[in-house]
Amino acid sequence: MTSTEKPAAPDLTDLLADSPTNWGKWGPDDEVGALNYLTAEEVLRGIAHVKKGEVHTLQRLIGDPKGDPVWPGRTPAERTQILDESTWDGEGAPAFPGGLHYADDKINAFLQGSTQYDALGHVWYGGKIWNGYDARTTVGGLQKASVEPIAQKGVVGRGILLDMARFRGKATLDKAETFTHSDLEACAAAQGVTIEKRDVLVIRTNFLQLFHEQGEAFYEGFCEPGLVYSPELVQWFQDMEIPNLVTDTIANEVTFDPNNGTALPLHNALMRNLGVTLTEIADLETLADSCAADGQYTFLYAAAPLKVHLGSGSPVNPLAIK
Ligand code: UVW
Repeated sequence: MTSTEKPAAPDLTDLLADSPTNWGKWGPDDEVGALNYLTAEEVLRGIAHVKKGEVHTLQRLIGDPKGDPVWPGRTPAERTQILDESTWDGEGAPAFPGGLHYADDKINAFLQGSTQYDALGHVWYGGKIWNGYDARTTVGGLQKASVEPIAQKGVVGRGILLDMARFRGKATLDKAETFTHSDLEACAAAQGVTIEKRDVLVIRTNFLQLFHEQGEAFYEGFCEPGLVYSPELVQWFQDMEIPNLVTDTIANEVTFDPNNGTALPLHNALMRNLGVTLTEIADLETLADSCAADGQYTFLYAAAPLKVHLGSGSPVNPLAIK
């Protein structure tokens, strides 16, 4: 190896050999993992933070005229108009009693190509997915830990916005910029709030603004900013019983770990091993402006992805209600 070559990234099986897991904690058939922490009590704890009746929708527009940011290799959703007024211009148009006309359209989309929930079976290593299910159960569609059980349950609890971009005094975090759980706690303290057990963590970087500013150049040397793996961070998520991590980036964590070179190790340490659900590509801008204006960074968080049989993810339009 020359001095300019990087050492090979470790296998996740080795990197995470001593990382905690919640496999079996909610039974051998569990498919929603840490969402089990979101009991009725947690719903009521979230409701207690509704003070003004102010509603923020957290989904990015699908089919944004300025473009839709997606993970490299995925393509943005394509919406096709099937029926519209022109359908009735020519011969052979459908005829309904009374003269009914209508518009229809369809969408061809990656289920992870917009604001979305990842199913717990979406990522894995070592031949096992969440709860120890065999990774072969993903072949042809997720027979286990698909997005369907998450969609059936729904996700409701106390949300807390951690505005890392404002905390660091930046319009957006930089490519490959990292932060830790200690940074999240410091950000919360600066906002005058404390992260509590079982909070839904909603983290703003505003990184995807650069997608609109830079166009295709955005993908050169692609490495998003985000949380960076450490055993202490994983233990913190475990001790805090975090059910759901929501961010405004495409993949929720720094894309390539600067310390060990692996891709998306937290997807595995948090999702595969602890059962923490991940929500990506959220639009946190109006919520963040509101929180900065009134100083209230906690809210009722409510989301339900679409019930897609065998799906490894699903679009969602989460709500933050203050
Ligand atoms: C991958 O898992 C590759 O991406 P995401 O979590 O963004 O869907």
